[in-house]
Amino acid sequence: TTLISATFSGAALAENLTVGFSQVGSESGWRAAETTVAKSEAAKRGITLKIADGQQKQENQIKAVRSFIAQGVDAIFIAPVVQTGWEPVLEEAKDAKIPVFLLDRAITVKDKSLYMAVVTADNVYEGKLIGDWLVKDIGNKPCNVVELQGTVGASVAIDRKKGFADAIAGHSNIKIIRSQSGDFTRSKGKEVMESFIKAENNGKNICMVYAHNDDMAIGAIQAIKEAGLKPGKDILTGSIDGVPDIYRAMLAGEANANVELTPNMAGPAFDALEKFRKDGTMPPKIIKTESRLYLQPEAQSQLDKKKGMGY
Ligand code: GYE
Repeated sequence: TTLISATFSGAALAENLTVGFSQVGSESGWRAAETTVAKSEAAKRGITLKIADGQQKQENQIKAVRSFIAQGVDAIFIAPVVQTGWEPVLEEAKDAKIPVFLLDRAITVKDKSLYMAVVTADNVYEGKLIGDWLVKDIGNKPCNVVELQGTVGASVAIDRKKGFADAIAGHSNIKIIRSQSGDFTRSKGKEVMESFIKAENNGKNICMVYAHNDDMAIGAIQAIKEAGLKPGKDILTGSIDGVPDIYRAMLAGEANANVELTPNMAGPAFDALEKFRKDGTMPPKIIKTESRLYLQPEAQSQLDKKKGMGY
């Protein structure tokens, strides 16, 4: 009887699922953590996870999805680099009856049945949290903002831009004087910030840098220092993700406001997939993760919290 009960225990009955994950690339610390967490969440559930690195190119991602379809995987996860152009390949997945989950970024398609669910934060809200913080922090003083946008065409870049703009609208003392993409990377963030500083009286016209992710903010902090200014004081910073290095910068007084985003996007998608396989339960179209603003006094506890979270 021991043998029988062991055989019929949940673990023994669980299916051996294989999931293909088309990842954007490795542009940021958050992205690397998301990949790490996806692997551990798969291992925890006994799911075989195949990861394809898209190196920031949609065409690579489309190829990867086609290859997953050909391999007959049980589900496909996509972190879509840009929000348009997905219909044809998603039609192919649908014809093959392979459910698709979107991780961390959204897409624009007319036919919503082309994917099962998207696991994402409210990215407009994230941008708004930074904008609201600035409005409060700056009061009536004039403040010229430079913006480092994420990857052009990425849903998160579009949404984070909008949220911040909405928050400062109606506060005429706050102005976005320059806005350009830094592609979510440290090196581009630094490069673009250098050009902003040069164009704006060696940075003296700039009051705040709003970066759509931490890696670009960290690059910007470097550029500010190299220009002989104090990041966090002469030029305030606000960014999104919550990578360990941004908390370190906050502890050093070199970064100000940060919105934390969980790197665990795969976990909720695996949960939804398993439920669906079990009894056909359709997940909600949007599975929302939490976003919260943290300031310097909480930087140490945030940094401590990050250990073992994929970082
Ligand atoms: O904030 C950024 C990354 O899509 C939510 O992409 C993700 C963003 C994240 O490269 O660091």
